Amino acid sequence: MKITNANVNITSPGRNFVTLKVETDEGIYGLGDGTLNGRELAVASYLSDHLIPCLIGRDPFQTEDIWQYFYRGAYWRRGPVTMAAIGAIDMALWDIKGKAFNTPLYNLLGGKSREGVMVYAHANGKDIDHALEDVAKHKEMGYKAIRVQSGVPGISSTYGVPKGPGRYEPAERGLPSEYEWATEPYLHHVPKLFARAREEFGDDLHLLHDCHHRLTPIEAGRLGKELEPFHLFWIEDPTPAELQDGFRVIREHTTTPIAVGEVFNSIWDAHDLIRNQWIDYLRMTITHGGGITALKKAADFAALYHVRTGFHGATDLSPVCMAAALHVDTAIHNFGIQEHMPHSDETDVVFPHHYMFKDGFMFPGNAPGLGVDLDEKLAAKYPYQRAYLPVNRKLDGALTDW
Ligand code: KDG
Ligand code: MG
Repeated sequence: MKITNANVNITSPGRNFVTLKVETDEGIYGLGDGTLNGRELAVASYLSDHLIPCLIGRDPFQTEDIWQYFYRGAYWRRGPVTMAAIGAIDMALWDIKGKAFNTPLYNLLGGKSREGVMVYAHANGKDIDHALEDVAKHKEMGYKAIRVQSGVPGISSTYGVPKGPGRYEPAERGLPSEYEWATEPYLHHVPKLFARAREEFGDDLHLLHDCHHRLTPIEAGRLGKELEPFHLFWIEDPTPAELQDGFRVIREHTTTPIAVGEVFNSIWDAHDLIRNQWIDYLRMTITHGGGITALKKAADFAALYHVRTGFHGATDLSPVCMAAALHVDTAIHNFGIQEHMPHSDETDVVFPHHYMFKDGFMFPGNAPGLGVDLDEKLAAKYPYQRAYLPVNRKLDGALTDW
């Protein structure tokens, strides 16, 4: 089999997505997600201008060699744009392989290690009462694990909480908006949120929280320690992770489990975190981590150190990435949990898919390959719209991590 053509589709059914379609001389095609929130056009150009010309004519079954060709062969390694582009190609090639063998992707990755993939939902609210109402709603929908974020008194905007009515979506159309941040009120508030959550929902529900890179290691240690009585499933991204050594400090102060990695694009971003057992869950995902080939190896490496997976699954990863994540989750032994932030109805019809949610679990379905398609005609009705993630400032105006 030979790759005869590949093209990049950019569509915005509610939010922007970059999808790679790779075609072969046997009429089989594969899809890959290359969406990088707020930087979509850079990945599209990297694919169209630099990678696709080198892809034509290759054997799509050679996933390992093609991955190495684009990773090592570029000389300029890593980085989110490069790795999202490699991730899109790799995903599309595995989709082709599954279709060619007429089997769902998980069968090519070791087969089913579990029947269903436990997912966690997002609950949020402008204050504790509203956040807990949203938890109750998601519990009613069947979720066994729920991430809880709430507005913080004294701060006008908080990560994970919509500013007005409607769903929470990280990127906003137009130029970046500015959010406000203050650590002390946040640190006072979060233990109160989870004390109430445990009081109202008991011990059985898994509760999670995303600090979204805003604390120093010692602040994160304090938060983790104060949350211990409420036994969270994890706190996520407690501190920016460029300094992997920072997680040693957190670990020395708390037994609350730590999840990190949604901004990682290579196993080298997590190497020290894993081999020192400073984290419990690896949050990388298929698109930004360089594809199925790379994530399968990262998961296997993590397994040696008792680290489980908790792949990123925000709405900025397209249904193509969601499907890929669910196949990997189904196959690997050290799966932990999968994030599930449902896409809008508009997005779901542009990307018809076989995966489904039932009673707190998701299932990749049994269609060959990834089991996702792209309705190109419908996609064309939603042209790209400029959108950015917000930036964040402390109350004195200094720029800080969002
Ligand atoms: O594009 C940024 C989002 O993916 C991120 O803010 C979502 O933190 C996130 C999460 O845990 O889903
Ligand atoms: Mg996060």
